[in-house]
Amino acid sequence: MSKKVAVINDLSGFGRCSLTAAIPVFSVMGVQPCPLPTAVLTNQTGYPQFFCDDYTDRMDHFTDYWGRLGAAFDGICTGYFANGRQIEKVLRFLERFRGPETLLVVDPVMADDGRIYDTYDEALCREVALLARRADVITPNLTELCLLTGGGYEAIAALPETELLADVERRAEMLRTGGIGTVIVTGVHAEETICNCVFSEGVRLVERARRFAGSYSGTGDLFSAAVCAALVRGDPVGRAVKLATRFLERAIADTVGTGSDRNDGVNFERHLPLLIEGGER
Ligand code: PXL
Repeated sequence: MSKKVAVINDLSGFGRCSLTAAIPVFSVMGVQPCPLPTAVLTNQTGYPQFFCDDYTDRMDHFTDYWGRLGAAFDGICTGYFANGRQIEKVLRFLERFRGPETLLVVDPVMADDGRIYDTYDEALCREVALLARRADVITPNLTELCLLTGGGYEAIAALPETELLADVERRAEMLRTGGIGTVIVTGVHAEETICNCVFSEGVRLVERARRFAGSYSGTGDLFSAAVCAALVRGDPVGRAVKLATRFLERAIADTVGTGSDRNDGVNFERHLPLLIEGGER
């Protein structure tokens, strides 16, 4: 039987992020995604306008009805939240469905490039940080890592590569000491490459990719889904991050130079076969 992951994230019609990014990744990796939408949006919030149907009051129905189905999950993967009350709903979900073998992956979606997302505020960030503390694996970008460890993004982002990576390690270890087993810091801009840095029991590694100008919607969501699926199917963390990094590198390379809007996300669809076990490399 396929492994199953509850994917708690929003559904955005445009932007190739959150559920529209995660669902195909889980499926192609042989893991069944069970979506629990936090909101339904016409398009992601980086576009100048969007309509958001907040799903807070529907979330408990998923917990209750899935409980009645006798559902069980090998993993739970969380992403975008529309407000702080949704974290309480997720805690209730965890109470019901998180067993000793269930892998909890929290992508602490809050901010990017030194800026908190327009729809997030400090209170929501505090709630996300509380959820992150319970996770087995978190996948913050550098801005989110700083929000989780006392701030200071501007200073750290300006450091030369060696000092930057040392500070990332110090902050990641602080979070690991707090009880999060695996911290994967994504999209760290080094001098000539972009790095995904892995800190886990007995594992310290930096997976490098080609660095392109600009950033695109949904890349963090594709990454966290690929890592979660790989871990749930039994890959070691180093292999999971290597695979996710190569997939993102190809999808981004396919998008830069096309002149597409960053809000439209990356052309990942044709690169999904890379994620199939034993598939095209
Ligand atoms: O990719 C993160 C994300 C997810 N969902 C929505 C967003 C964003 C980032 O802006 O707006 C709705």
